[in-house]
Amino acid sequence: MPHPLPILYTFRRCPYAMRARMALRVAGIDVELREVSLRDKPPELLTASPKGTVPVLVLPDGVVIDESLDIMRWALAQHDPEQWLAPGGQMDEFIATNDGPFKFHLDRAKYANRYPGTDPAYHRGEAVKLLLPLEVRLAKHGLLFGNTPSLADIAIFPFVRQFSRADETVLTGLPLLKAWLMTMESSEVFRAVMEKKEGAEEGRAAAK
Ligand SMILES: N[C@@H](CCC(=O)N[C@@H](CS)C(=O)NCC(=O)O)C(=O)O
Repeated sequence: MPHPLPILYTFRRCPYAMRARMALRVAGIDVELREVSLRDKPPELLTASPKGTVPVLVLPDGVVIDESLDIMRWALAQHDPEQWLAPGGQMDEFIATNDGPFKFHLDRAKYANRYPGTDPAYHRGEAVKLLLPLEVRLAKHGLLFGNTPSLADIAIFPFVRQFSRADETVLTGLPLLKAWLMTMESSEVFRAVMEKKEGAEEGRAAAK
C-alpha cells in the first residue's frame, strides 16, 4: 500500500526546511510532517536520502526530492495560487547568491567557532555587502520582484532572518530590507509553518 500523503522530513528552525514548508502550504499540498533531530536522524530519512540533510520530501510513489528549492518548485508546479513563480528566471541569480556566497559568509559570521581561523567580522561585512542589491530592488517595490511575494522572497528571507537573529545590528544600514523581513515574518504562511506542533521534537542542535 503506498503511503497516502507525501512525507516531509523537516527541522522547524532550518531555513531550507522553512521555505519548503511555505511552498507546500501555499500550494495547498498536505504532507505528513516528520520533525527530526539533526543529531539523531531517523534511518528512514537516511535511506531515502543518504546525504542526510533536511528538508526531504518522499512522495507516495517513492520519488524522493531532497533539495529545498526542488521541493518548492515541485509544489508550485502543482499549484501556484499566488504566482510565486511568475518572475521566472530573473530570480535565479538572487537565489543562487543567497544559497551560495551569502550562506557561506553567514555561517562563518554566525558560527565562528565551527570555522577556526576565520574572522567573523570580515564574513559579517561580506554578507552585508551581498544584501545591498536586495536593498536597491526594494527601493523600487515593496518586495523583491514586485509588490507580491515571489519564489525569491520566500527562498531568501529565512536566511536574512537567520543573519539578523544572530546580530540584530546587521540590517541597520539596510532599512528597506529590515522592513521587508518584518513583512515576510508576519505573513500568514510563515506564521503557519512555524507553529509548534504537538509532540514535535525541538532538536537542541542549532540549525545550520
Ligand atoms: N541544499 C540543501 C541544504 C539543506 C541543509 O543543509 N539543511 C541543514 C539544516 S538547516 C541540514 O540538514 N544539515 C545536516 C546536519 O546538520 O546534519 C537544501 O536546500 O535542501
